[in-house]
Amino acid sequence: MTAEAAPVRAYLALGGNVGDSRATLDRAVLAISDAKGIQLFARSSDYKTPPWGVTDQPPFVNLCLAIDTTLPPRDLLARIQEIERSLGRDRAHEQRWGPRTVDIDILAYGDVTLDEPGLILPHPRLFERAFVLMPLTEIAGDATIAGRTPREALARLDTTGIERLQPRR
Ligand code: A4P
Ligand code: MG
Repeated sequence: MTAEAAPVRAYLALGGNVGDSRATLDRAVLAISDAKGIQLFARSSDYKTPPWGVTDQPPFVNLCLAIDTTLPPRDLLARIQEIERSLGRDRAHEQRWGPRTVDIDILAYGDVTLDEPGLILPHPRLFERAFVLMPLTEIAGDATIAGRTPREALARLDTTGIERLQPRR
């Protein structure tokens, strides 16, 4: 008999700006919650955020999740990429940092650090992005990620134009 791996707390960032993004993100959160080996621990509010990187595109909706997972990092990435695909994401026809129906990033996986082709942990651009740190601070402001906390990292960034959205219905 093999022992079940102990769950690891991980943080995910979700975003999208094509179609009805709030509905798409709700479906993504449901699919993540239903996935084998993943338990949803916390969900932030949805935030309307000005586009970052490529600024000539519609605003995004962003949110963050805290999960507990027994999936190893690579399996977690494969699972969230499957969910992106099932919700209509088509990476082959995308511009870097351009419009997308749904993007799911692993921000951190326990205190694992990894720098491999296709998977870097913690996420390398996490601390530059108010659209990630604002929802992350709501659910895990005092978590330690790479020796920093989302709250102190957010305090150094410009949050102009980021708007917390009311729950739908
Ligand atoms: N990859 C490596 N590490 C990770 C990780 N920790 N989590 C690899 C997830 N994926 C990781 O992904 C490209 C590859 O990164 C994947 O195949 C995976 O193997 P991608 O989602 O196409 O990423 P990207 O667009 O090349 O880069 P990046 O920096 O992840 O950009 P985003 O976040 O996808 O950029 N503005 C606002 N306001 N809100 C947004 O959500 N999003 C983007 C898209 C641009 N501007 C935005 C937003
Ligand atoms: Mg991404």
